[in-house]
Amino acid sequence: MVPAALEGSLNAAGKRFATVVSRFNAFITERLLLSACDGLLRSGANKEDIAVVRVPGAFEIPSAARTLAETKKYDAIICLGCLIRGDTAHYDVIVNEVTRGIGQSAQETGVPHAFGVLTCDTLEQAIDRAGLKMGNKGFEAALAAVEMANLKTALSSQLSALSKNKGKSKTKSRSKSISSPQKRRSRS
Ligand code: INI
Repeated sequence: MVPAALEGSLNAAGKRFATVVSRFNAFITERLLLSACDGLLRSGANKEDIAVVRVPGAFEIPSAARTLAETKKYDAIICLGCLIRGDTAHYDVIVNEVTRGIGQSAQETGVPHAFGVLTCDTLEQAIDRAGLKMGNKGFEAALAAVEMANLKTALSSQLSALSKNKGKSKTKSRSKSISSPQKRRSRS
């Protein structure tokens, strides 16, 4: 039997999102953006609660994502880009930095970041992942952002309930240890 799990719902109502999208390979990234917005709106987000920020290329995504996350205005950040391997080592250098930078921003700010950056060998692979044969990574990233934003809320309220309970049991045991000697004195 699998024990009950704590999960984030796919309800985006009342949540605020920032989408960082790169202009490089815009033919692909604009499709990722459209689908990400579709995913958020269909999950119940308000149009006014979705910010769109454009950056030149995938390399610039992490720093913009971090700046947005640090404002603490958003429940999740959605990172969208498209890296296509060329003949040089440029791709490999950028791909590692983008992945590391987005992960680091998520961990250090505590704000969920969804990774909707395509890393493909060919343009055909990118097209397949931007609405053709393999679905749309932008949509997937948007749903991941909604789920993680809700999971964060659920985890935070569970943790604060736990620490409240801890506080109560501490006060109880402290009041016991204080009252005992007093009681003993008043009895003598
Ligand atoms: N940026 C991308 O988003 N995708 C790519 O495939 C890409 N390639 O292959 O070069 C790319 N390069 C630009 C890079 O992200 C920066 O914008 C640029 O180096 C300026 O800092």
